[in-house]
Amino acid sequence: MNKIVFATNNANKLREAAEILAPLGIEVISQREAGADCDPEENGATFAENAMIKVKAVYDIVKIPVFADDSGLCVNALDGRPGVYSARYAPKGQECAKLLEEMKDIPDNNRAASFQCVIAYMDEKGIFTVNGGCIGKIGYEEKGTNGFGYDPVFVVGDKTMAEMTAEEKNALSHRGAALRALYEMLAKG
Ligand code: ITT
Repeated sequence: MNKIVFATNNANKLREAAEILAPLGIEVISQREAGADCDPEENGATFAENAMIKVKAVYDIVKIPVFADDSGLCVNALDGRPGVYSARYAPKGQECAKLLEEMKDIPDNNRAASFQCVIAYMDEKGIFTVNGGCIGKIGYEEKGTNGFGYDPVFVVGDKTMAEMTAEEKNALSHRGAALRALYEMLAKG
């Protein structure tokens, strides 16, 4: 099984990536396990820039294959916010409540949103990025206890992502799509 270091300090992202990549024969190791205890400043203007900042910082330390994930929620009615600022939009655990408050007067036909994920991968040959997206809408209340972040208010079909099993979320999520694209790139050699 190939081993790749995941440049993240987010335990939920780490769990999801391990679930998605293990069946494809890739073992995911956390940056901490690999000896890279860093948290670089994410001062890029785009998901891709931030993903590259994170992957380079960890690759410089571990010098074995690394990927990083920069992701977030883009809400149409908010001109794409919180976007790259999704992790900083509200204190952890309060992001859904803040978003619901901001969306309280937005009608049903204008509640579309997407989760976006850019994965940057780096090894001795160089660096590349792949993307994944997932279209849904913002609900009216928090529902479900699985997942993390904005999952309780992000509705796809008739469920929020927090009401889905891990398998259901991974099959349609932005992170699942981006990680499968990463796998396809690596499989090509
Ligand atoms: P690392 O930078 O250490 O990977 P982070 O949580 O700071 O961890 P980001 O800067 O990429 O990661 O911010 C992503 C934020 O977007 C995350 O904290 C959530 O609030 C939100 N987010 C991303 N993917 C999500 C998902 O699958 N479900 C719910 N919220 C998600």
